[in-house]
Amino acid sequence: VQGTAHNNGGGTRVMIIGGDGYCGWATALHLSARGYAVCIVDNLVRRNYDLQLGLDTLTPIASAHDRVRKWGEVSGKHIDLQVGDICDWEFLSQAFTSFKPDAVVHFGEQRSAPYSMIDRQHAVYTQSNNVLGTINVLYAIKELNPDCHLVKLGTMGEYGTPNIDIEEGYITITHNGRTDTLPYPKQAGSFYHLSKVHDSHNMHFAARAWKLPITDLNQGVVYGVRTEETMADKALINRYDYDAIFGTALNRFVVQAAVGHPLTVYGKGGQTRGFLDIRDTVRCIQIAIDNPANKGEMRVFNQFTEMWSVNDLARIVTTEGSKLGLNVKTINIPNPRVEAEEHYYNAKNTKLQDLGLVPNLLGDAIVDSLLEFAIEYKDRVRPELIKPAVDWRKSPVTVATGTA
Ligand code: NAD
Ligand code: USQ
Repeated sequence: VQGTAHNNGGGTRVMIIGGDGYCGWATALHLSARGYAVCIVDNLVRRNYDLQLGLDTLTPIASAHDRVRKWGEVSGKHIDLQVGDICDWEFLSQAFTSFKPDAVVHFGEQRSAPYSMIDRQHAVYTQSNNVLGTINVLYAIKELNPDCHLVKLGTMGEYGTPNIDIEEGYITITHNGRTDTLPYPKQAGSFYHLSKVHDSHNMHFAARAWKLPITDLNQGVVYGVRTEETMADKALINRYDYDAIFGTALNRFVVQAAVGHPLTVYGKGGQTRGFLDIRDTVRCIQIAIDNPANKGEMRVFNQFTEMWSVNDLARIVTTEGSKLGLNVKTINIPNPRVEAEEHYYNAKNTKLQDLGLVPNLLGDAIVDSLLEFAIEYKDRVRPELIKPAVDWRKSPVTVATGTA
């Protein structure tokens, strides 16, 4: 099966922008273990957001330099670490020239919807960091390495929740007797999600104008924390966000259940999204690298394995929690976001599976092991970070940083 065998990377040179983050760290180790030559590029700003807002990961994570050093000891494999900002052209062009990547995986953006909705400044920061960083990456490929394949993380949230099926990137439309295949309409729900829409448009243009090979991965919400490599040593452990700004739905519910906090369903809870296990994130990235896009093509894959509503997730965590002796309650919190709470949702996700992805589905065993993991670290949980801190309708807002 593609994406699982060790040492099938054959020395392919992969630059991982955002490789110190949640998805990026797991991916860097997965690829390094499998014989790809890996270079992490990261400005470590994610660690800084935690310092600014008084947040912390559930798991104690080692510094970027220490975790890369430890990986060398544990695996005998070297990961190159270049600390810098991709919005800084001098830094990025130098990183490209020295590493000479065959593929760039671009995770390096501000990825929280609530963070982007804190106030004007955070909205502007999110869009400038994300959109301008990606334009720099496009120029780096064009100017320095035009055969390099860009694998860019987008989001399922680019599509919003239309009342028709969601296709993978493009839709064929017949209008007034003429037919064309066009980018699927986008209706994102935050300034963060909109930054990904703008990236997609810029990449679509660059692929056509400069004949670059690009894959846009519209990823769903990721859950889980354990991957084979990140569990190989305490110093390799991945970050696990459970706070109301960076924590995502299922990861939050699991921590809430572990500490006896009611599960925080926003509004009616009929919001449905695509989800995937972090062990599938890393395999999807490997599959995309191993099967590059053609030059001039911006290919889009919908990267999720299952669709769940927020109420479904709450039900699953409640049932599995009770098997572990936890008495899990749910509360419906007034929705801090502007989003449909009951809607049609049916998104396609066959392209990655056609290329060999065999999903890890959200069975009882997975929820149990996530709950056990959260219970192991529950003394580190700060309950005041759980309640929603950012309201889409009110601006500016006060961010709860430990005084809630
Ligand atoms: P993360 O915040 O944990 O990691 C992002 C990393 O990028 C951080 O280490 C950060 O320091 C770095 N970074 C940000 N701006 C940078 C810049 N200008 N220069 C260099 N480095 C920079 O996020 P994540 O959860 O790992 O998500 C990774 C990517 O996947 C993001 O693009 C996100 O939008 C996308 N995604 C994530 C999820 C999810 O559920 N976590 C779901 C869908 C898509
Ligand atoms: N939600 C709750 N309760 C919570 C947290 C979230 O009901 O405690 C709801 C939200 O209102 C929303 C849904 O769960 O309807 C998903 O929210 P989320 O915070 O898990 O995910 P989201 O804000 O969409 O963002 C996350 C990542 C982002 C990625 C996106 C994929 O932070 O980087 O792009 O998932 S997707 O949702 O497919 O767009």
